[in-house]
Amino acid sequence: MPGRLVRRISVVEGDITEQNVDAIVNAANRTLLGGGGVDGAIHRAAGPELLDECRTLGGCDTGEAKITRGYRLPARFIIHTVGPVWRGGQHGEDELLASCYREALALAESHDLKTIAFPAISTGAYGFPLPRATVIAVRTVLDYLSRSPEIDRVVFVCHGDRAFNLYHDAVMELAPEYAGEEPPDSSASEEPGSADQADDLKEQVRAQLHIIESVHGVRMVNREKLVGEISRHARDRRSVSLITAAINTWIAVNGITGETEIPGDELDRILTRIRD
Ligand code: AR6
Repeated sequence: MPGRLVRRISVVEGDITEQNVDAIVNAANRTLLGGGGVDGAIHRAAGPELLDECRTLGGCDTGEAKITRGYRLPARFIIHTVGPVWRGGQHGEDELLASCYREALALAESHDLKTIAFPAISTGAYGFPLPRATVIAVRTVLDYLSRSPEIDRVVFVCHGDRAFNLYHDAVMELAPEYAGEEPPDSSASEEPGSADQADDLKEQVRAQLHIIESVHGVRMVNREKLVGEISRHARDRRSVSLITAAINTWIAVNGITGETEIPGDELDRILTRIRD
C-alpha cells in the first residue's frame, strides 16, 4: 500500500530515554548488567530496580533480545539487545545487527507492544560504521513492518545531526521500494500520457510526499492538490523524484515542521526549474 508503511516510521533527534513509546531498545552488552552510552543513560533514567531485574536474566547473546519493565522511564518496557562488535565487516556483523532489530520487533510484537524506539545499535562503543548500520536498521525495520501489521510505529532516535541526516536519507531512499515504487518493468506498456502511467505517477508523488511528511514531522495541508499539480507537470518518474526532492529540500532548509502549505509560487519555481 503506497505511503502507508512509511507513516509507521519516524526519525527524530533526541535522547532515547525520553521517548514516549511502549518500549525503548537498549544497546546493551552480553552481561545485561549496564555500561556506558545508551545502556548507561537507560539504567540511570530507569533507576536501580532495572539492574535488579537484569540480574535475573542470565545475560543475552549477540543478535538476540530480552525484555524488562521500564521502571522510571516514560516507556513501559525496555528491550535489551546486544549488537555485534565491529571487526572489519567480515565476521557476520551485518547479519547480527539485522538480527537485533528483527528480534527486538518480534519480542515487542509477542508482548502486544505497538510503538518502539531504537537507538543506532552498535554504532558507539562497538564501532559499527554509522552509514552502514543505518541502512541495515532502516531496511530491516521496513522489511519487518511490511510483513507484520502488529507494530504501529517505529521511532529511530538519532544522537546528533549526522545520524539524523543519515537516517532521513536512508528512509527516503529505501521506503519507496516497499511502497510499490520499483521502476516499472520495461516490458510493461509505458506509452506517454496513458491513463495507467498517469495513475502510476500520482501514486509515486503521493508516496514521496508521505515520506517527506513522515521524516520531517510535517503535514502538508494541500497534499492532494500538490499530488494533482505535480503529476500533471511531471513527464516521468524521474521528474517526480526531482520535484519531490526539491520540495524536501525546501522543507529541510526552512526547518518546517507541523502543518504547512507549500506556497504556490515556490511550487511554480520548482516546476519551471524541472521543466527547463
Ligand atoms: N539516546 C540516543 N542515542 C544515544 C544516546 C541516547 N541517550 N547516547 C548515545 N547514543 P552505544 P553500542 C548513540 O555506545 O555501540 C555500552 O557500554 C550513540 O551516539 O551506546 O551498541 C554497552 O553496555 C551511538 O550512535 O552502543 C555495551 O558495552 C549509539 O547510540 C556497548 O556500550 C550507540 O552507542 C554497546 O555499544
